[in-house]
Formats: sequence, structure tokens, C-alpha cells
Amino acid sequence: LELETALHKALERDELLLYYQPQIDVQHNRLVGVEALMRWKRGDQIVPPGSFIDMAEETGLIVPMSEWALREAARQAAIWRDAFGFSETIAVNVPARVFMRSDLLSGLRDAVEAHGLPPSTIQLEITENSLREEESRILSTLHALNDIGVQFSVDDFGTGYSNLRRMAELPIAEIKIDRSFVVDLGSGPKPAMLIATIVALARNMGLRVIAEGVETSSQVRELMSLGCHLMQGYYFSRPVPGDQLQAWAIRHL
Ligand code: G
Ligand code: G
Ligand code: MN
Ligand code: NA
Repeated sequence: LELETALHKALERDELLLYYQPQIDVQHNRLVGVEALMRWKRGDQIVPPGSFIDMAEETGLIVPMSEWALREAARQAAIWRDAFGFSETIAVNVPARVFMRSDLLSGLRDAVEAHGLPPSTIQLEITENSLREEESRILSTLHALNDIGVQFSVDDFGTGYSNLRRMAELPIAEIKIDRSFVVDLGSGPKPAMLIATIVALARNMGLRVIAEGVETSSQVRELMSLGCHLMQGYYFSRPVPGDQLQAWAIRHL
């Protein structure tokens, strides 16, 4: 409860931050987007979301936090647009619980319109487990958002309970290969086989595929050879504050 109160105050006092991690098209050495990752500036400490996201989801605080994240991502996109012509996407992580809210659509639209940005600036990352929900509200919100140009990415793919039928019905644009598959590369043939299978699945379904958690040049090479050219991970950049991304991005536009 103490944590909940503290987090509630953090939201009111504007102590939440978004860090951004670049997503690269390795074939062209080009920035294709960034993922926004939440942080909590608690005193001099920068607290990662692992210690507060679950609680935020359980208490429902995740709803105003996600609304804040959408506004903050749009604000940052406009700053980068004005500073160096940024026109790529910012991916925001959104749990199923937030999709059940009918006002996600208007919240997102208001956030981008405040800065004259198209809704397609924001990409939403959902986990494959949230696609299991039988909530028709989630489906209609997904479709309504997609109708205004918002693309969806399935996060942590391959670690949850995939419903391929459901995935084929939904307006999904991208699959993110979970970092655990990438970590295992080089330890026998199985991880590569799994990644090749996910890449083929994505291709057959007409989806982009991006690998996360890429840390070494041998992982980059192996992913390339498996047909995965979009990557994200410490090898390229850690998640960084918005003003630090700029120097990096300018070299990859
Ligand atoms: O950035 P980091 O590696 O610490 O993120 C840890 C976890 O927190 C990841 O699973 C990530 O998806 C989640 N996360 C990060 N930022 C957000 C956010 O803004 N909203 C939600 N719902 N989850 C987030
Ligand atoms: O669940 P989600 O994919 O949104 O979580 C992303 C998390 O992965 C963030 O906490 C981010 O800080 C972390 N991350 C990003 N790149 C790497 C990486 O190369 N290695 C590791 N170990 N973690 C990473
Ligand atoms: Mn993510
Ligand atoms: Na992930």
C-alpha cells in the first residue's frame, strides 16, 4: 500500500519518465523506431518498472500511467520531429487492462493531435497473453485504433500462449521475438530453429519481425542469417532519456 501511495504521488508530481531504446533495420543501418520504457525518478534514484508495473496493473494505476505515457511519448515525438525530422514510431507498452477502457482511443488521439502528429506515430506493444482475453471490448478497441493508423506489435512472442487464429483475426503488424530466444543463440541448434520458425510464421502472416535483447555482434550475424533484420538491444543502445537519443538517432536516419 505504501508503494501504491508513493506511485500515485509520483504520477501527480510528474516523477515518471520515459526512456527510449532504438529499433534498427540492420541491413540499412537505419533507425525504424523506438520503444518507450517507463522509469520512476524517486529522489536521486531511477527505478526500473520491474518493481512497480505489476502493482500498477493490480491496483489499476496502470490506466492513468498509460495515459500519461501516451501523452509523454507524443510530446517527445514532436520534440524530435522539430529537432531532427524524426518521423518514426514510438512503441508504448500497453497491458490488456488498459485496452478494456473505451477511452484509450480518445486518449491516444488527443495525445497526438495536441502536437499535430499522426496517430501512426504511436505503436502499441501488447503481450500475446493479453490476446487470449475473450473480452470483445479489447477486440473492438484494437480495430478502432488500427482504423486511425495505430499499429500493434506482439511483445515477448513465443513465451506465452499464442492463439494463432486470434492473431490472424487481429490487426497486428509486428511480432517481437522474446529476448530469451536471442540469449540462447549459439547454444546448440534449437534456439536458431525456433527463431527461424517465428520468422517464417511472421512472413507467412505478412508481419514484420523484430528481435529484442540483442547484445552481441554474433547474435546480430546469426539473426541476419535467420532472416530477421529488425533488432533492438544493448548491442545498439540501452534505453536512454529522450535528449540522449537524439545524438544517436541523427547518425541512423
Ligand atoms: O525497461 P525494463 O527492461 O526495465 O522493463 C521491464 C518491463 O516493464 C518490461 O516487461 C516492459 O514491457 C515493462 N514496461 C516498461 N515500460 C512500460 C510501460 O510504460 N507500461 C507498461 N505497461 N509496461 C512497461
Ligand atoms: O517486456 P519488454 O520487451 O517491453 O521489456 C523490455 C525490457 O528489456 C526492458 O526492461 C529493457 O530495459 C530490457 N532490455 C532491452 N534491451 C536489452 C538487452 O539487450 N539485454 C537485456 N538483458 N535487456 C534488455
Ligand atoms: Mn516491450
Ligand atoms: Na518484450
